[in-house]
Amino acid sequence: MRANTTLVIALFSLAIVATGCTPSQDMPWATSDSHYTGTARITQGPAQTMANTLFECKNGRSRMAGMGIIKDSEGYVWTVPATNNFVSGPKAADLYEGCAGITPKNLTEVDEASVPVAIIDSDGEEITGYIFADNYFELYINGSLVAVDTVPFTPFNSSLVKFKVNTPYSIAIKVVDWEEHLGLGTENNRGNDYHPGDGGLIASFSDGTVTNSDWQAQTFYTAPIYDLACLQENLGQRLSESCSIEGTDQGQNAYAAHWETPENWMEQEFDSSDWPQATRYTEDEIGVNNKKAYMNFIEQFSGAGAHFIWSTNVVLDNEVLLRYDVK
Ligand SMILES: [Ca+2]
Ligand SMILES: [Ca+2]
Ligand SMILES: [Ca+2]
Repeated sequence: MRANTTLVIALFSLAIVATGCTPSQDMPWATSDSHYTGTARITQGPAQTMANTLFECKNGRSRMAGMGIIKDSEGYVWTVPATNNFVSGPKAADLYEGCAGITPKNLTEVDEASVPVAIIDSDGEEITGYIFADNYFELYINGSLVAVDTVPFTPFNSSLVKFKVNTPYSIAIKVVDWEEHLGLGTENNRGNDYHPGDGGLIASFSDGTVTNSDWQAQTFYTAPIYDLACLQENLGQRLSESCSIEGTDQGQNAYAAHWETPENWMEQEFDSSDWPQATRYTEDEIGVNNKKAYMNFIEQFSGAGAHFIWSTNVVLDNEVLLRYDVK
């Protein structure tokens, strides 16, 4: 596993060095997005695959959770679906993870006492969190990476985290709606080769904190886009509500919009005052009633007063950063 990890990192570094940051002369799409005037960087077509999958399912089936890189028309290199710490980050404890054979029927079958506690403040309150993400999350408390999701794409799983912290504290979560067609924001689904898929995250914490529209959500990767004119921006919002969310069998030339992630976005002192409020989604919109990783613990999710949240477009926005300050 360690050798693979090193290899993946080496491949990424090599590719970034090799492609550099200078615009290339031979990109056929270099002029096709010239009418786009927003703040995003635009790519078109599939990314170069750098890892076929980050995850192998021991029991059952999973989609390939690959990673790739793609250059925009100005030569900047983007990692898709998102840079992440899956390989090296601290893994969350599993509430439900079918690939590992962890399939409790409810919380009473979960050994909560054995979950390791991340220490942010040694004299802080011990807090337990329950998280379900479509598809992948990374949780930061006061800027420290406390846990990463154990399954990047599918099958759907759910997680349990514990940390010790003093109030006030900040929660920052990176969420990724993973993709099969790297750089295109699509997966084979519902009868289409290129279906846009959707995201969604819900969480509750034992101190009463729950996901809702008081959280902030900013998008950093939107795809697929078939007509760049559908992208709009307003007061910090990166909007795609007039973009098509239909599946297609011809999605190879789709555009994608990328925004650079601020290096310190997860820090407690990060100024997110221009980030939009999160958008709430219902359980039906996310489609969870056939997912045991969610339904077996529904009392820890909607039953605890939490709501599914994402940016304004749960279908096309594939990398979203969430923030919330606990007072
Ligand atoms: Ca997951
Ligand atoms: Ca999507
Ligand atoms: Ca998804």
